[in-house]
Amino acid sequence: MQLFYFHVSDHVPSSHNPKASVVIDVLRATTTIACALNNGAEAIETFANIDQLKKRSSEWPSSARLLLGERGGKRIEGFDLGNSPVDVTTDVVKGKRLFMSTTNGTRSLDRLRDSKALYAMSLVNRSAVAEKLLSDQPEEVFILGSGWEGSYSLEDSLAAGALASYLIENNSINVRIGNDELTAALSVWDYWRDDLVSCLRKATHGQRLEGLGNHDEDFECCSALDKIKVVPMQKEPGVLRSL
Ligand code: 3SL
Repeated sequence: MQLFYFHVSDHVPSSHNPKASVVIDVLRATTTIACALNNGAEAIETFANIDQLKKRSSEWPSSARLLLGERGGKRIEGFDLGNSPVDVTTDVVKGKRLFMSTTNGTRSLDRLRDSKALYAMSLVNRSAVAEKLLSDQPEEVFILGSGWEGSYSLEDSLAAGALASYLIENNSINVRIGNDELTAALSVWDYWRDDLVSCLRKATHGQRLEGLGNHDEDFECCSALDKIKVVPMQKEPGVLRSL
């Protein structure tokens, strides 16, 4: 299994659909996706574009849907929820389809929607996604961060390194590092692995969130390594369900 890490979607080679892809947005989209599915959401349909989300969600019964998302870290006007993983509790999401659009994370998912297998991962479900890859043994895995509007993000590299580290520790013979971005991500992981929450707070997007108000619960939730076992997998284009 050869692993490649790309910081943002523009870096993904255009002519190539990998056997498996893992999209990461630790703060906060893929953490929210993992928590919502873990808490019983029926599925999460993701959109890069808000107008497309509104059109598609209007075809769904209002009692069975929730609109969720942010721009610039703030809830989109008229939506039921923002993008906090602590808000997608069982009471709120159980049995519901979530229609979701975020500044960066849902764009990364959109970029890799043609992959043969597409997973959403964060620190909270790192080992669950890693175990799925170890069991399937895809030849090649693209790991894609979300960054912020086209620029690098520390916390997504941290999670990419966490995933690679788990795979190497559990199957070192078959796992190969495919690019320098992933080697660097492994170094980020080695540096911060004992203090994940500090890494998230240090990251520029962590600071952006702190500038918007108290996000202590989000930091705590997003840094809870391997806490949940859910594997969010794309089952039809744009639709993620729990395996
Ligand atoms: O950019 C994104 O996709 C979001 O996860 C950003 S935020 O943490 O919700 O502000």
